[in-house]
Formats: sequence, structure tokens, C-alpha cells
Amino acid sequence: MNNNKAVAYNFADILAQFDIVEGEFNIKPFGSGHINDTFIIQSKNKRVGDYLLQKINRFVFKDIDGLMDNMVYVTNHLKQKIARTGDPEKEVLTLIKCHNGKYYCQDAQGEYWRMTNFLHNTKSYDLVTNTKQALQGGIAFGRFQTLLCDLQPDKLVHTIPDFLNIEYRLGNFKLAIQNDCVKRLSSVQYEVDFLLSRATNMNEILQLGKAGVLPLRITHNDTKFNNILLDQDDEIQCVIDLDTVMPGYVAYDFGDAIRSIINTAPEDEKDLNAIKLNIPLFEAFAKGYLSQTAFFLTSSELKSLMMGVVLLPYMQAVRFLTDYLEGDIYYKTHFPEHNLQRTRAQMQLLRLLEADYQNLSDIIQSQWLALK
Ligand code: ADP
Ligand code: GN1
Ligand code: MG
Repeated sequence: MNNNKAVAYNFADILAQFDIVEGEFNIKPFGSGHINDTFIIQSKNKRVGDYLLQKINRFVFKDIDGLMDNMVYVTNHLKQKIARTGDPEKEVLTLIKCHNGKYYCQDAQGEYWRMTNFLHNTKSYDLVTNTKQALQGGIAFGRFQTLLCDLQPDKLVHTIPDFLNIEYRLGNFKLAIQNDCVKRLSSVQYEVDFLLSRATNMNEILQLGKAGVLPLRITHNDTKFNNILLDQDDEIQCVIDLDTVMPGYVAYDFGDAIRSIINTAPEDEKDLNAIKLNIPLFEAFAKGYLSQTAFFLTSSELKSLMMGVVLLPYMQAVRFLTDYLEGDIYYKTHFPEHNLQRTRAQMQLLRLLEADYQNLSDIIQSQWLALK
């Protein structure tokens, strides 16, 4: 079930469960994520810091205990490593403990809540506007993979099983088509045919993974550009939204980041003519990403990056259209046709990426060679 309705929460009871200094707070909704409900908790006492409170979407995340164990494990590991070179308090999310000894609590309605320190003087962007931001994005997600590449992938639970498994996503899509439970299929036959006609070409990463050619690593799996915080000078400060950090293929992170970086328009752009490829941003992201990962990437992984660039917008279109056919039960939507508009925008992005495939591959190759 998605969370489109405004709900009144008992914030006093929720905040009382966290190990923070008591006081008065201003509480406001924050951010533009599609899954969790996020609030900024601003203390009226200037000496007490601010917090970011999140209601974790329990319809999406079935194993909250496992999810939070992952988050504690990953943030501890990042903090230890970053302590050698930087400031772990600024560069890694800091979870706040609850009186129950865990890093999350439940309210009377059964909703799950967690809290982190609010990172001031930072900003997340839905759209990238300059090459510095794109370069910093590449450094951020590349470094994130690098810092986690010494962790055993099997130490983390799969917070959403088969999350980026395209065969699983296509299976759900076909079921949604068969069931047509809200009778929308006839109005989206063109989009359905477009996506199904490409289905057989999209499982390359999965097949190479199954064959042992691509190694499973710990990846972020939700590398939309607004899942990093930049400081006032557009330098990377922190990678956020760690709910889906789990075993995955590096091409997933590369492809999903490019999906949001290379597009000149928002993910849900209505005017398809406004969707264009910003090649300098692609080049800058690739440069930043490879500068951090070149030392561990295998040649097969390098080749797979472009597969991710095509796969991720495709998979996103499949997921948005599945949700549309199922009656908008997963992503937050802001108007009735929102998921369809998102689907069409991702399809348009995919068309452009397919047409420019060779050029983009050449750019990755030349950035790689420049590092050697
Ligand atoms: P969702 O899963 O709903 O996308 P996120 O964890 O990405 O939730 O958080 C939503 C938004 O809140 C982010 O895009 C970012 O703008 C902001 N945000 C998240 N964590 C912090 C933090 N610790 N400090 C400041 N801003 C944050
Ligand atoms: C969701 O939570 P948010 O908005 O960062 C989704 C991603 C999608 C993205 C599309 C857990 O991310 O997989 O790529 O929307 N997260 C989950 O904008 O499904
Ligand atoms: Mg997010």
C-alpha cells in the first residue's frame, strides 16, 4: 500500500522512544523519496541538534530487523574506514538508538520509525545541473562500493528479495497484465508492447552473474542522484538511503545513477521532447566513478556498465507500469496518471540511450584508458 494520504502521527510518543534530549521540536515533512515518509525534527533549543525521522515503509520492507541490522553493519564499517581519512560524523549517517536498545521503534499503529542526525548545510538534487555535481556523484557511489568491497556479501540480508532481478520484475509485470485488476490495460497496450518487445535482451547481467562471470558485491542499489548529499560547494558529503544496500552487481549502481544524471528532465517529465541526454554529465560521472573503482573492477564488470545504463531505465519503466496496472499500490503518486507518465519518460530515456549506445561505450572506454 502506498502512502499518499496525509496521516496524523503521534510524534510526541514516537520521539519519546529515542535516546535524545527532551525538548520542543518543529516537525516538517522533508525530501522527495517515493518510499519512506521523512520528517525533519528541528529543536527549538539551539544547543540541541536536529534530526531526520523516517517512517520505514513496512509494506515494501518486510524484514525491518534485517534491514536495520544491515544499516548498522554498513554504517559502522563506513565510519571505521572513513575515520582514517575524514570526518565520519559528517560523511556517514549516524543512527540514533532507542530506549529499547535497537535503532528503530514501533508506534501504537504498528509503524516502524528510525532516526539519524540531520546533516546541515547539505542538499540533495533531483536534477543534476553541472559537471562538478556529476563528477562528485561518480566519486560518491564509486567510493561507496570501494569502501564496502572488503565486506562479505552474505553478511547482509536481502532487504527486498530479487529487488533488481529483471526476470522477477518481468514476471510481476506479466501477472499484472494478466490480472488487469483496475482495468487499465487497454489504455497502455502501446507501452506494454514496447516493454515486452525488449524483454529477452535485458537479462544479460543476470545471466553473466549466474555464470560466475560477474561477481556479486555489496552495492547500494538505489543510486538515484538525490540519494547523495552535497555540501554548499557541491562537494560530496554523504551517501544516504541505505535501505537497499545488499549484494548486487556494480552495473546496477552505475546504471541507476546514470538514469537520473544523464537525463535533462525529471524522472516523471510529461513533455517527452524535454528529455535529452546530457553527455558531459555522463562523462563526468564515469570519470568520478572509475577513479574510485578502477583498481578492483574486472574487465567483465567494465563491459557490463553499459548493460546497466540500458537495463535500469528499462527496469524502472517495467516497475512503474506494473504499479500503474496494479492501481498505484507501491510508489507514492501525486496525481492519477503519475506512474504512467513516469513509465513514458523512462521509455523515452531508454530510446535515446539505445540510439547513443556506442558513443556512451566509447566514453567509458576512454575514461578507463585515461586512468591507466
Ligand atoms: P526515501 O527512501 O524516501 O527516498 P531518503 O532516505 O532518501 O528517503 O531521504 C529523503 C530525503 O531526505 C533525501 O533525498 C534527502 O534530501 C533528505 N535526507 C535524508 N537523510 C538526511 C540527513 N541525514 N540529513 C539531511 N538530509 C537528509
Ligand atoms: C524508489 O526511495 P527512493 O525514492 O529513493 C525506489 C527505487 C526506484 C526509485 C525511482 C525501495 O527510491 O528502487 O529506483 O524510487 N526504492 C525502492 O525513483 O523501491
Ligand atoms: Mg531516497
